[in-house]
Amino acid sequence: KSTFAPGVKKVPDFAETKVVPGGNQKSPVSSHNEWDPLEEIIVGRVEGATIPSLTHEVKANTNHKNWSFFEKYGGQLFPSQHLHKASGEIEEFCRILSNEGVIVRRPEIVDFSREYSTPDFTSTGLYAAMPRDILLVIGEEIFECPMAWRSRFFEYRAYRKLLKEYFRAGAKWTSPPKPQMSDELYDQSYPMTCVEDRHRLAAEGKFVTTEFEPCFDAADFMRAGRDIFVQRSQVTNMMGIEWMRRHLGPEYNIHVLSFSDPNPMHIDATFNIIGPGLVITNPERPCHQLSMFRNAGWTIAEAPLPTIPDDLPLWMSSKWLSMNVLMLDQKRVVVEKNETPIIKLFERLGLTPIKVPMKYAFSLGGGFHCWTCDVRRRGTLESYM
Ligand code: ABU
Repeated sequence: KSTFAPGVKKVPDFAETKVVPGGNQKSPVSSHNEWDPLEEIIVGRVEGATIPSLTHEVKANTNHKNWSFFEKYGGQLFPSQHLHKASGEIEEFCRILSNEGVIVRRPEIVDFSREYSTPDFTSTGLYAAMPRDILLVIGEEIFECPMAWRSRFFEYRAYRKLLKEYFRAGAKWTSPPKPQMSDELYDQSYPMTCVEDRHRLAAEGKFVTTEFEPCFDAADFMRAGRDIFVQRSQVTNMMGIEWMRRHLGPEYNIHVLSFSDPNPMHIDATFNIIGPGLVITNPERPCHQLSMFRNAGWTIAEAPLPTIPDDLPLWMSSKWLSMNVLMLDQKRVVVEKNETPIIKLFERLGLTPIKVPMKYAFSLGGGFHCWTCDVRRRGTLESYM
C-alpha cells in the first residue's frame, strides 16, 4: 500500500533504481550558472543555529565588535526572539519561491549545540542556514565542500537525506577530502585587528588559512557556464582551488579573482554574476581583474550603498548582503524589500525585482544567495567569456 499522498511521486530506493553503466538517467541536479530558469532550490533553516566559539578562524573572519558575543555565548543558540523573526522571514521567502513556481527543499533539523571531538579538536556546530556555503552544484554534480571552520565540520549531516535522494535519482555526488582542521590549517600569527596588516597579507595572497591541506567554501565560487570564478579567501585556499581545477578537468576554466578586501570570505557579496555577461560589483572591494570582463563585453554594475540600519546585529557579515541576491531567471531577481537603491538599479537594468523581507535573516550572515543552493536550473553548458 502506498504511503504517499495522491499525486506525490515516490522517489525510488537505490535498490529499485536501474543503474545503467555510464548512466543514462536525467539527473535531478543540474545547474550551470546563476541565472537560468530555476526549478528546484534548497533553502536553509534557522532551527538549531548555534553561536560559534571565538576560535582563531572565527576571530579572523568576524568584526571585533562581535567577539565578546562569541566569547560569552559560544555553544548556545542564537537569541530566540531574533531567530523567531528570521524564521518568519525565511518561511515567507519559501512561500514566495513556491508561488513563483520553484520547488523548495529544506535541510534536516539538527542540534548544532552538541559538542563533538575529533582527534584534532573539540567544537560545537553552527547551523544549516546557508546551503550556499557548503553545497556547490556544477552541472549534474553536487559537492559537499570541505569548509574551514571547525564549527562547520559536521554541517553536511543536515543535507545528507537530500543528497542521498538526489544520488538515488541519478545525480553525481562528490565529497572532496575532508580537512583535518588541526592547528596547522590556521596561521597562528595572523593579525586579528590591524586592517593595514591584513591588506598587506591579502596582497601577498596570505590569509588565516594556510596551505596545510585543501579547504574551500562553496560560496567562494561563482558559476558562469564553462567559466568558474573563485577567490582565495579566509576559508578557501589555493590547494582547495587546485583540487577543484583538477577534479573538473579541461571542460571548465577556473579563474582566480582577487579584490581589495582585507577579509574575503564568500564571493557573493563582492562579485555577484547575475546574468550572461552581467555582474554586480562591490565598490568597497574593487576587483583586480575587471578588465578581463570589460574586454569580454560584460556589463559591470556597481552596487549602491546598502541601507541596513546600524542597530541590526550582523554577527557574521558586512552590510553588503544587499547585493547578495538570487536570480529566478534572467529577469526576476529576489532582493530585500527595503533595499531601495539596489532595487532601482535592477529596474534600470531591465530586471523585475521580487521584494522579500530578509532583515533579521541577514543577521546570521547571508542574503538570498547564501540562504539557498539552486539544485536545478533549465539550461545547458555555455561559454560567456
Ligand atoms: N557570507 C557572505 C558574507 C559576505 C560579506 O559580508 O561580505
